[in-house]
Amino acid sequence: MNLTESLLQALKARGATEIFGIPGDFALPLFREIERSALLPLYTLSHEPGVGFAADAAARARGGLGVAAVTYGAGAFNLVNAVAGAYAERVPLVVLSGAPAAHEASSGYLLHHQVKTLDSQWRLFEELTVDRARLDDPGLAPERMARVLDAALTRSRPVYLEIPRDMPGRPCDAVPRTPPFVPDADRLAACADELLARLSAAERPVLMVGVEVRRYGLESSVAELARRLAIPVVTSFMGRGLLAHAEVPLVGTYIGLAGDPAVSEQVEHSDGLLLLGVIVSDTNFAVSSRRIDLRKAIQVFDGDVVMGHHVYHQLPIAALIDALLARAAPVGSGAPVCTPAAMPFAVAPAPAAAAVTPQDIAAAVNALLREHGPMPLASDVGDCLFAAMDIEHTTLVAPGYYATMGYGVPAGLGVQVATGLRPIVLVGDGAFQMTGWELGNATRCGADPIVLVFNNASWEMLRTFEPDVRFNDLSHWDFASMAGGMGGDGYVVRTTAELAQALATAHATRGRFQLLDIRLAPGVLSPTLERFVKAVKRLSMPD
Ligand code: S1T
Ligand code: MG
Repeated sequence: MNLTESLLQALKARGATEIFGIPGDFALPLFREIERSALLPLYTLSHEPGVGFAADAAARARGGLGVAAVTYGAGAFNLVNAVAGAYAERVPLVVLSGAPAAHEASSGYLLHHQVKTLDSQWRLFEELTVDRARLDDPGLAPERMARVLDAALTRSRPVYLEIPRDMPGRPCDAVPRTPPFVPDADRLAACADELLARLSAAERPVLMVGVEVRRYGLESSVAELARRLAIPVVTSFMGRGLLAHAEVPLVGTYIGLAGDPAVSEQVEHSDGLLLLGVIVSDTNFAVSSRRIDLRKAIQVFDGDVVMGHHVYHQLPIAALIDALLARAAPVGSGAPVCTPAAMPFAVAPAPAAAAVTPQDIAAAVNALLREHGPMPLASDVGDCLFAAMDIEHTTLVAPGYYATMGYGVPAGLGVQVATGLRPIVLVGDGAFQMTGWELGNATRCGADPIVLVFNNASWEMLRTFEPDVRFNDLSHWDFASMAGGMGGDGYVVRTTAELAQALATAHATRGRFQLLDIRLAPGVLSPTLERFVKAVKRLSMPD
């Protein structure tokens, strides 16, 4: 076995099912061995940001590792923003980068793709990952790969492996599995007992579930815990879509003043708020009508549990949930089971000839999901992500915290390649201009997403904060006419009747991506974005 085969077997053993990448001369030997070994399928895309977003979404949607392979220098630096987003949003993304061979590194020449020094890239990726290793010694490579790949899974964050181009074919042993971490039993018991005692003492306990529940594959055990605790359950903004199809007392998504007032009231007036795997960030909490007193909350995140002035360290969330399940008895009064289907989502569209609004798009998608069953969503940043809050709870991958544009279309490809499920992609015209062109690779990837472009000829979300400037104006791009040239079908949509028709045709058409170029009037926002902007302006006004 050679070093590449050892690496690919280790990646597969940790949940990877494909590699997304773009080669370069420093990575050609690695890509040749990946293709020759056929241990993991390789999907090449057109630009490294798309490679990173697709690999990120594959990890989110499928669980396990996502893998992005790039060349040294130009390729790896192009990947930085996607890896940063994966770090911020707790995604176990593995970066494989080619690198100069030992004899090249010691040649004394400045090498092409080199920046300040040959180590510049190595040092930069330290800021974006929880572990990294250079595979420049086949004897040490198996242990290094095991340590780094297991760190990606246990910390649910990106890692970096640098592979000099004289290494991929070198003989190498198999990568060992490292024994799972076993938390201190007494600490775990004390923590679980105190946590349940606090919930029992609360008059209005609420459970909020966040991204770690999905990243560590805990949805079913958390659903069981929710049922046993019998308390209301909400998702964070980033946790949207969690427990979507579980029989739990799910009352909605918490987005403060921008969201459902009933949900906000329950969360903000709770005297026992259990934050399970929630990133306590501005996008999750900043638009609270009243600042939630986190000192009264119970925070379970990144291996720590914080209750009041007590902090329990090194307690993996999965172990804690098992300990709670072993003890859980109902602490709530049996909150009403409000399955997502019963959620008050707009379905009845506006009059047929009416100009389409973002809310009409959400209503049309809800009608489609009701008729044909659930489909995963991949959303970009912009009003499309806010409109997604009016779409029924279903699996959603989106950069809800790091908030980078360009994520939606590549993420849709990543979701379908990794899960086989056809996604609906929500993307604004500005974000489409960044990475929408990856649709040209959809057929070669065996993907046929349905892409809804919110085409308002504007960076509209920014305009809501700066209405009197012109720099957010975009020219009008005719995306529908471009679809054919990339191997898909395009539809211009102006009215709700055209929207319903185009969506039905798109859903019935397989094997080619479907692009709905939905023409929105500038200034027409989703209800959630309107509330969000009002809330931010209100909270930023001096008292
Ligand atoms: N560049 C990148 C890579 N990510 C960003 N989030 C931004 C810039 C800033 C930014 C937003 S929202 C937004 C920009 C430029 C406009 C999005 O325009 P479009 O995709 O057309 O969607 P819509 O018209 O619905 O707003 C966030 C706030 O940082
Ligand atoms: Mg726009």
